[in-house]
Parts: sequence; structure tokens; C-alpha cells
Amino acid sequence: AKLQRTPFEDRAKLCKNAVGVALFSLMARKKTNLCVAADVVEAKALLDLADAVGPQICVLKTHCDIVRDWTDETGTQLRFLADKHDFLIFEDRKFADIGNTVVQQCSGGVHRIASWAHFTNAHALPGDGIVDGLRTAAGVENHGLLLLAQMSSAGNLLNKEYTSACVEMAKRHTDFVFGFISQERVIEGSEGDAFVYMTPGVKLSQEGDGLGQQYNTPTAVIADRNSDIIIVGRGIYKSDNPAATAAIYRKQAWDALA
Ligand code: 5BU
Repeated sequence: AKLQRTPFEDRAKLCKNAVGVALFSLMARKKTNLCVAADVVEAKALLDLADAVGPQICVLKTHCDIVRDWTDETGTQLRFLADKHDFLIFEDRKFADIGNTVVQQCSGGVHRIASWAHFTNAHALPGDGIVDGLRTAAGVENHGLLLLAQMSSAGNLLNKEYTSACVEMAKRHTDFVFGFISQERVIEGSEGDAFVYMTPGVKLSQEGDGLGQQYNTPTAVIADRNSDIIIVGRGIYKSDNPAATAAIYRKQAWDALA
């Protein structure tokens, strides 16, 4: 039997973090659960891609440290496009250090992530101090954090026990942590409805990349694994027409909710 899903607009009311509330609300309003992983290496290509796929997405995921000519203006322009097209910016930084260090890594350096990203993510490995550090770096208002509960890559070390520990950590920080990067929904029931689940490793054709990436289809991720948002990189930005391809992924992922 098909599981009963709580509508995103109702989940917005359960979430205790402002960015999580904004994300659930925008998904309900815009009717999209597609995140594009914009893994291109030049600022202009990143902004062009964001402008092209912007109408289709709820979230643009960045890796700012692969962009060879990143400047403060790149972040400013991304924020402009996020307002123009109504999407949120997620810097997939995967912080993994002690609290004091991640404060600097998130707010400072060349990238000043906290100044333009709506939210970022972290490994739970160092303990609760990483969450406290990132909360400090971000300021309390209008920022949020996802924890990496599961990964898509072959042979990863994030086993069931580790995933459970991530879930417990998230529950201790619901003011700031509003969800997970995971391969499936990792908290069942109404308690789990307060968190968002974003899943990478999604492609319509499922052969891997020779470097350990493992792919599932949008339908498998949303309908079978009960995740909320698909994250698609090469399946979209390497296609001949990223805007049109994004529309195809968007429709499949949204239809899989029904
Ligand atoms: P792809 O081109 O669709 O394979 O890109 C996937 C993106 O998601 C890429 O930016 C990765 O860094 C990111 N990713 C992932 O693939 N798997 C994971 O478990 C996590 C992030 Br966490």
C-alpha cells in the first residue's frame, strides 16, 4: 500500500527552523522537490546554470570550492537569482571539524559561506560542537543545517548505528538542524515530518561513474524510499538542455509523491 504523506505545507508548521519552514513552504507553493547540484567550475557557468534551472527547482546545491574564479560577487549574484526564481541555496560543504574551526570555515575565508548560502551541511562525526559552531557562524536568523546521515557512495562507512546517532543529534538541535542528507527517510511518523530528507545519487540512467557513485531513479528515491527531495547533478548539467532536462526530473520527482 502507498504510504500517506503529510503535505509539505503542514510539515512547514512542524519544523522549528526558519529555513526549514521556508523550504517546505516554497516546495508547496512552487510544486517542486528538485534540487540541482550545480557542480560547474566557473562563476559565469554557475550563474547561467542557476538562471536556466531556477524555475524548476526548490534548492540549488553548490560546491563553492570547485569554482576557480569565485568572488563575493558570485555569492551576491546567486542570492539575486534565488530571489528572482524562488529557490534556496545549499552549500554542500560537509563540515567535519571542531566547533571553533567550523565557525571560521563557515563565516570567513575566501568564500564567506554564511553570507550567501541559506543552509549548509555537516558530518556528525566530531560531536555536538560542530552544530554549535555552525550555529554561531550562521547567526540564529535565517540559516539552517542538514546532517549527513547516509551517503550514496559505494563502501561508505556511515552504517546504521552511525545514522541513528545522527538522528539523535538532529533531535537535540531542532532550532537549527532541519533535516538530513540521506538515501531514505530516516525518521518515521509525525516526529520525522518535522525534518526534510534530501537524497543525492539520482539519475535516470543508473550506471555509476567509475568513482563509486551509485544512482537511483527519482521515482525509487521518492516513492520507494520516502525521501522528499532529489539532488541531481550530472544528469542535468551535462545534458544538452539543462532547463528542459530539469523539467523532466522535476515532473518525475513530483509525480512520485502522489
Ligand atoms: P551527480 O553528478 O548527480 O552524481 O552529483 C551528486 C552531487 O551530490 C555531488 O555534488 C556530490 O558531491 C553530492 N553528494 C553525493 O553525490 N553523495 C552523497 O552521499 C553526498 C553528496 Br552527502
